[in-house]
Amino acid sequence: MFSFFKKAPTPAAAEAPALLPEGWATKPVSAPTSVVAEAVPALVPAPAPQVPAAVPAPMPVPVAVVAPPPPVPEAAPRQGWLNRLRAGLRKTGSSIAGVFTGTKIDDQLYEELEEALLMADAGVKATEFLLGDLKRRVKEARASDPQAVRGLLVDALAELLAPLEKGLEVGRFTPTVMMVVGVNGAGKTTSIGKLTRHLAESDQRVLLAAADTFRAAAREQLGVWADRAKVEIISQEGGDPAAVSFDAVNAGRARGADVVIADTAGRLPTQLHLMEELKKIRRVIAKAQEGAPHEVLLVVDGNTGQNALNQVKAFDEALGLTGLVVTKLDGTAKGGVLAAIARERPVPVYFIGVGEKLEDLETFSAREFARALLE
Ligand SMILES: Nc1nc2c(ncn2[C@@H]2O[C@H](COP(=O)(O)OP(=O)(O)O)[C@@H](O)[C@H]2O)c(=O)[nH]1
Ligand SMILES: [Mg+2]
Repeated sequence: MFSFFKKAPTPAAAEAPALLPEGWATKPVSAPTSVVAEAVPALVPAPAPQVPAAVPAPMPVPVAVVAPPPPVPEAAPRQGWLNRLRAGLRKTGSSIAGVFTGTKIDDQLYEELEEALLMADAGVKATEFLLGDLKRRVKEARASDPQAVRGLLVDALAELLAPLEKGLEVGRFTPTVMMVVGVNGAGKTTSIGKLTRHLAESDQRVLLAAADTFRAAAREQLGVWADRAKVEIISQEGGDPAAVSFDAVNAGRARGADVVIADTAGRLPTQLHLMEELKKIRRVIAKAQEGAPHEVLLVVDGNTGQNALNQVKAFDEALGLTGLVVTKLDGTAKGGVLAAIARERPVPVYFIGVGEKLEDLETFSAREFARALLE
């Protein structure tokens, strides 16, 4: 198993290093520079003895006590994911890759590339940036073969997307409170369900808040995920979403939950009264726990391209987003939207989804994404 999220060492966690599942990287809170490096530790199991400060024993702790490294590298599950990601992005990628099938690097190649990037919903700003950056790289590398240009585009895209790479962190606050927002059908409830499963399987105590109180079906859907992951859920028939969230955070504190996740009803950012309702939920959560919510996550449907970028901007302005989950990158021709987000509103992408199954939601790696798209 690789890290689906990171666990910040709290005083309590520091006393119990043996509970860390294998492959987990603990990260001092004051070292944000290591975030990118740790974002995708799947292929490199975290070196187990990196928690010496957390071990009070005077004797060096044997590696096996903290985190026995698996005998087989963890490449296999990640490889499966990479194949699904590549397949999911084929529609977007093939039209871009098609630009490099000729024999010459000329104006026509760059024009076709511009068109392909725009068609992939990378947006005008990111497209211009990528073209400029690519031309510079081609000159520097003295590339003469279009396939070499494609390789340089992978580098340019990976660098553009790198600021979006950030792992979700839990453990710094007890509980860590997350609020999940987005338009209808984006994949909020499904993504919460998947995240909950990962957290619960890593011995995190999760409490869910069914703050999508409009539809009974929405509560039931979250309830099914709660049952599957064997976690508690706070739900109220027809209740006020802010009140449900308030109760859930209080219950989470009282019951010693590690993570509280509030699922909210879908809404368009243009529905101003509904956006006000989200702001109220946010304020009320802060009343239940100072400093909460620690994460405000927007779930966007990657299939909606530039629309997704508009949602990121609008929800960010209303709520101050801390992270994104980009779903439905399977079968989309608009996967370029991540480049647009990186250039125009770089909110970190915690997870990307390429399907409805648990294993179809994964951590985001810029280089992995660029390679899956273009190679
Ligand atoms: N193809 C695909 N479907 C997804 C993905 N994520 C969620 N879905 C589906 O999208 C639909 C709406 O998801 P839901 O979580 O109910 O959306 P919500 O309204 O935002 O809570 C469901 O049928 C999900 O199974 C994804 O990454 N790929
Ligand atoms: Mg929902």
